[in-house]
Amino acid sequence: MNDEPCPIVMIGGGGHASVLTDILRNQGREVLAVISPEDISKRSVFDGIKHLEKNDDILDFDKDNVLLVNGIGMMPRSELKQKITEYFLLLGYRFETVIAESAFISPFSIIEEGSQILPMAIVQTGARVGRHSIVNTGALVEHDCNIGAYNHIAPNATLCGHVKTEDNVYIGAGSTVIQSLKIGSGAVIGAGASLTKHLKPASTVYPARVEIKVEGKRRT
Ligand code: JB2
Repeated sequence: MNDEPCPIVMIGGGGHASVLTDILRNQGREVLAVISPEDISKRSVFDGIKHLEKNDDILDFDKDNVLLVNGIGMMPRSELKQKITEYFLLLGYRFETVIAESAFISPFSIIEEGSQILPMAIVQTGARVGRHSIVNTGALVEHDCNIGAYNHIAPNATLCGHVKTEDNVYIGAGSTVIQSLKIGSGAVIGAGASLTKHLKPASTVYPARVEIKVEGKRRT
Protein backbone atom coordinates (compact mmCIF):
# COMPACT_ATOMS: atom_id res chain seq x y z
CA MET A 1 0.00 0.00 0.00
CA ASN A 2 1.21 3.53 -0.86
CA ASP A 3 1.32 5.75 2.26
CA GLU A 4 2.53 8.87 0.41
CA PRO A 5 0.12 11.79 0.84
CA CYS A 6 -1.72 12.79 -2.30
CA PRO A 7 -0.06 15.55 -4.37
CA ILE A 8 -1.73 18.94 -4.44
CA VAL A 9 -3.04 21.27 -7.12
CA MET A 10 -3.32 24.86 -5.85
CA ILE A 11 -6.21 26.99 -7.08
CA GLY A 12 -5.26 30.68 -7.30
CA GLY A 13 -1.79 32.17 -7.27
CA GLY A 14 -2.05 35.33 -5.13
CA GLY A 15 -1.21 36.14 -1.51
CA HIS A 16 -3.35 33.50 0.14
CA ALA A 17 -2.21 30.75 -2.24
CA SER A 18 1.41 31.70 -1.58
CA VAL A 19 0.93 31.28 2.21
CA LEU A 20 -0.73 27.89 1.73
CA THR A 21 1.94 26.72 -0.72
CA ASP A 22 4.63 27.71 1.79
CA ILE A 23 2.92 25.66 4.52
CA LEU A 24 2.49 22.63 2.25
CA ARG A 25 6.06 22.73 0.92
CA ASN A 26 7.35 22.95 4.51
CA GLN A 27 5.34 19.83 5.28
CA GLY A 28 7.02 18.06 2.38
CA ARG A 29 3.84 17.96 0.28
CA GLU A 30 4.23 17.90 -3.47
CA VAL A 31 2.47 20.81 -5.20
CA LEU A 32 2.10 19.69 -8.81
CA ALA A 33 0.55 22.82 -10.28
CA VAL A 34 -0.91 26.26 -9.58
CA ILE A 35 -4.03 27.17 -11.55
CA SER A 36 -4.32 30.94 -11.85
CA PRO A 37 -5.24 33.22 -14.74
CA GLU A 38 -2.55 35.67 -13.59
CA ASP A 39 1.24 35.57 -13.69
CA ILE A 40 2.72 33.81 -10.62
CA SER A 41 6.41 34.20 -11.48
CA LYS A 42 7.05 37.06 -9.03
CA ARG A 43 6.41 34.85 -6.00
CA SER A 44 9.42 32.62 -5.35
CA VAL A 45 7.36 30.17 -3.28
CA PHE A 46 5.90 28.96 -6.60
CA ASP A 47 9.32 28.33 -8.19
CA GLY A 48 9.47 24.92 -9.83
CA ILE A 49 5.69 24.45 -9.78
CA LYS A 50 3.84 24.15 -13.08
CA HIS A 51 1.59 27.13 -13.88
CA LEU A 52 -1.77 26.48 -15.58
CA GLU A 53 -4.12 29.31 -16.48
CA LYS A 54 -7.61 27.88 -16.86
CA ASN A 55 -9.80 26.13 -14.31
CA ASP A 56 -10.54 23.30 -16.72
CA ASP A 57 -6.80 22.57 -16.98
CA ILE A 58 -7.58 20.52 -13.86
CA LEU A 59 -8.82 17.84 -16.24
CA ASP A 60 -5.14 17.06 -16.95
CA PHE A 61 -5.15 15.43 -13.48
CA ASP A 62 -7.01 12.29 -12.45
CA LYS A 63 -9.41 13.23 -9.64
CA ASP A 64 -8.39 10.13 -7.70
CA ASN A 65 -4.70 11.05 -7.75
CA VAL A 66 -4.70 14.68 -6.60
CA LEU A 67 -6.22 16.84 -3.88
CA LEU A 68 -7.04 20.50 -4.45
CA VAL A 69 -6.35 23.44 -2.15
CA ASN A 70 -8.35 26.59 -2.71
CA GLY A 71 -5.84 29.42 -2.47
CA ILE A 72 -8.37 32.14 -3.12
CA GLY A 73 -8.93 34.11 0.09
CA MET A 74 -12.51 34.71 1.16
CA MET A 75 -12.87 38.49 1.30
CA PRO A 76 -16.00 40.22 2.70
CA ARG A 77 -19.06 39.31 0.61
CA SER A 78 -16.94 37.83 -2.19
CA GLU A 79 -18.57 34.71 -3.60
CA LEU A 80 -15.54 33.72 -5.67
CA LYS A 81 -14.06 31.18 -3.26
CA GLN A 82 -17.35 29.30 -2.88
CA LYS A 83 -18.15 29.41 -6.62
CA ILE A 84 -14.75 28.03 -7.54
CA THR A 85 -14.87 25.37 -4.83
CA GLU A 86 -18.27 24.18 -6.05
CA TYR A 87 -17.09 24.12 -9.68
CA PHE A 88 -14.30 21.67 -8.79
CA LEU A 89 -16.48 19.64 -6.40
CA LEU A 90 -19.02 19.13 -9.20
CA LEU A 91 -16.23 17.75 -11.39
CA GLY A 92 -15.59 15.20 -8.64
CA TYR A 93 -12.36 16.64 -7.19
CA ARG A 94 -11.75 16.68 -3.42
CA PHE A 95 -10.15 19.39 -1.28
CA GLU A 96 -7.32 18.91 1.20
CA THR A 97 -7.61 20.37 4.70
CA VAL A 98 -4.51 22.45 5.46
CA ILE A 99 -3.22 22.81 9.01
CA ALA A 100 0.05 24.66 9.63
CA GLU A 101 2.58 22.94 11.89
CA SER A 102 2.57 25.82 14.36
CA ALA A 103 -1.23 25.93 14.75
CA PHE A 104 -2.68 24.42 17.93
CA ILE A 105 -5.67 22.25 17.16
CA SER A 106 -7.32 20.50 20.08
CA PRO A 107 -7.76 16.78 19.44
CA PHE A 108 -11.30 17.35 20.71
CA SER A 109 -12.17 19.83 17.97
CA ILE A 110 -13.52 19.15 14.48
CA ILE A 111 -11.93 20.67 11.38
CA GLU A 112 -14.08 20.00 8.33
CA GLU A 113 -12.89 19.22 4.81
CA GLY A 114 -11.21 21.99 2.85
CA SER A 115 -10.63 24.24 5.85
CA GLN A 116 -7.34 26.05 6.31
CA ILE A 117 -5.77 26.72 9.70
CA LEU A 118 -2.76 29.00 9.31
CA PRO A 119 0.39 29.45 11.44
CA MET A 120 -0.07 30.21 15.16
CA ALA A 121 -3.86 29.92 14.99
CA ILE A 122 -5.58 28.16 17.89
CA VAL A 123 -8.72 26.02 17.79
CA GLN A 124 -9.72 24.92 21.28
CA THR A 125 -11.53 21.89 22.60
CA GLY A 126 -15.12 21.32 21.52
CA ALA A 127 -14.87 23.79 18.63
CA ARG A 128 -15.92 23.00 15.06
CA VAL A 129 -14.58 24.76 11.96
CA GLY A 130 -16.98 24.26 9.05
CA ARG A 131 -15.95 23.21 5.56
CA HIS A 132 -13.82 25.53 3.41
CA SER A 133 -13.33 28.09 6.17
CA ILE A 134 -10.10 29.97 6.85
CA VAL A 135 -8.72 30.48 10.37
CA ASN A 136 -5.99 32.91 9.44
CA THR A 137 -2.61 33.58 11.06
CA GLY A 138 -2.77 33.92 14.85
CA ALA A 139 -6.57 33.82 15.08
CA LEU A 140 -8.15 32.27 18.20
CA VAL A 141 -11.25 30.08 18.07
CA GLU A 142 -12.06 29.35 21.71
CA HIS A 143 -13.73 26.30 23.25
CA ASP A 144 -17.08 25.14 21.86
CA CYS A 145 -17.24 27.70 19.02
CA ASN A 146 -19.23 26.49 16.05
CA ILE A 147 -17.97 28.06 12.80
CA GLY A 148 -20.04 27.65 9.63
CA ALA A 149 -18.88 26.96 6.07
CA TYR A 150 -16.91 29.51 4.00
CA ASN A 151 -16.05 31.71 6.96
CA HIS A 152 -12.90 33.78 7.11
CA ILE A 153 -11.53 34.46 10.59
CA ALA A 154 -8.84 37.02 9.67
CA PRO A 155 -5.42 37.33 11.35
CA ASN A 156 -5.43 37.76 15.13
CA ALA A 157 -9.23 37.82 15.47
CA THR A 158 -10.48 36.37 18.78
CA LEU A 159 -13.67 34.37 19.13
CA CYS A 160 -14.41 33.74 22.81
CA GLY A 161 -16.08 30.50 23.87
CA HIS A 162 -19.39 29.23 22.44
CA VAL A 163 -19.59 31.71 19.55
CA LYS A 164 -21.70 30.38 16.69
CA THR A 165 -21.38 31.66 13.12
CA GLU A 166 -23.50 30.71 10.13
CA ASP A 167 -22.05 30.40 6.60
CA ASN A 168 -20.05 33.06 4.68
CA VAL A 169 -19.18 35.14 7.73
CA TYR A 170 -16.12 37.44 7.63
CA ILE A 171 -14.49 38.33 10.94
CA GLY A 172 -11.92 41.09 10.42
CA ALA A 173 -8.32 41.20 11.58
CA GLY A 174 -7.82 41.85 15.27
CA SER A 175 -11.51 41.93 16.09
CA THR A 176 -13.00 40.35 19.22
CA VAL A 177 -16.31 38.52 19.56
CA ILE A 178 -17.36 37.95 23.16
CA GLN A 179 -18.64 34.60 24.36
CA SER A 180 -21.87 32.88 23.31
CA LEU A 181 -22.83 35.31 20.51
CA LYS A 182 -24.56 34.18 17.31
CA ILE A 183 -23.52 35.68 13.97
CA GLY A 184 -25.86 35.34 10.98
CA SER A 185 -24.86 34.26 7.47
CA GLY A 186 -23.02 36.78 5.32
CA ALA A 187 -22.28 39.11 8.25
CA VAL A 188 -19.06 41.15 8.21
CA ILE A 189 -17.18 42.36 11.28
CA GLY A 190 -14.69 45.12 10.48
CA ALA A 191 -11.05 44.91 11.54
CA GLY A 192 -10.53 45.83 15.17
CA ALA A 193 -14.21 45.79 16.15
CA SER A 194 -15.47 44.39 19.45
CA LEU A 195 -18.75 42.57 19.05
CA THR A 196 -20.91 42.39 22.18
CA LYS A 197 -24.35 41.63 20.64
CA HIS A 198 -25.79 38.95 18.39
CA LEU A 199 -25.55 39.83 14.69
CA LYS A 200 -28.32 39.33 12.13
CA PRO A 201 -27.55 37.81 8.70
CA ALA A 202 -25.92 40.16 6.14
CA SER A 203 -25.20 42.90 8.70
CA THR A 204 -21.93 44.80 9.00
CA VAL A 205 -20.14 45.96 12.13
CA TYR A 206 -18.01 49.08 11.73
CA PRO A 207 -15.41 49.64 14.45
CA ALA A 208 -14.43 53.11 15.70
CA ARG A 209 -12.47 54.76 12.90
CA VAL A 210 -9.03 56.30 13.25
CA GLU A 211 -8.91 60.07 12.84
CA ILE A 212 -5.80 61.57 11.30
CA LYS A 213 -5.05 65.30 11.51
CA VAL A 214 -2.84 66.86 8.86
CA GLU A 215 -1.85 70.55 9.22
CA GLY A 216 -4.95 71.42 11.20
CA LYS A 217 -7.33 69.62 8.81
CA ARG A 218 -9.26 66.62 9.99
CA ARG A 219 -9.22 63.46 7.88
CA THR A 220 -10.90 60.19 8.62
O1 JB2 B 1 -11.58 31.94 -11.56
C1 JB2 B 1 -10.46 31.85 -11.07
C2 JB2 B 1 -9.80 32.95 -10.44
N1 JB2 B 1 -10.14 34.25 -10.22
C3 JB2 B 1 -9.09 34.80 -9.56
N2 JB2 B 1 -9.78 30.67 -11.11
C4 JB2 B 1 -8.55 30.51 -10.57
N3 JB2 B 1 -7.98 29.31 -10.66
N4 JB2 B 1 -7.90 31.52 -9.97
C5 JB2 B 1 -8.53 32.72 -9.92
N5 JB2 B 1 -8.12 33.87 -9.38
C6 JB2 B 1 -6.81 34.04 -8.76
O2 JB2 B 1 -6.98 34.26 -7.38
C7 JB2 B 1 -6.05 35.25 -9.22
O3 JB2 B 1 -5.42 34.99 -10.46
C8 JB2 B 1 -5.06 35.43 -8.10
O4 JB2 B 1 -3.93 34.59 -8.29
C9 JB2 B 1 -5.84 34.94 -6.89
C10 JB2 B 1 -6.28 36.06 -5.98
O5 JB2 B 1 -5.12 36.61 -5.41
P1 JB2 B 1 -5.09 37.93 -4.52
O6 JB2 B 1 -3.68 38.10 -4.07
O7 JB2 B 1 -5.75 39.02 -5.27
O8 JB2 B 1 -6.04 37.60 -3.32
P2 JB2 B 1 -5.99 36.39 -2.32
O9 JB2 B 1 -7.33 35.79 -2.38
O10 JB2 B 1 -4.81 35.53 -2.53
O11 JB2 B 1 -5.73 37.10 -0.93
C11 JB2 B 1 -6.71 37.83 -0.26
O12 JB2 B 1 -7.25 37.03 0.78
C12 JB2 B 1 -6.28 36.64 1.77
C13 JB2 B 1 -6.93 35.74 2.78
C14 JB2 B 1 -5.90 39.04 0.13
O13 JB2 B 1 -6.67 40.13 0.35
C15 JB2 B 1 -5.02 38.77 1.33
O14 JB2 B 1 -4.62 39.99 1.93
C16 JB2 B 1 -5.67 37.90 2.40
N6 JB2 B 1 -4.67 37.54 3.38
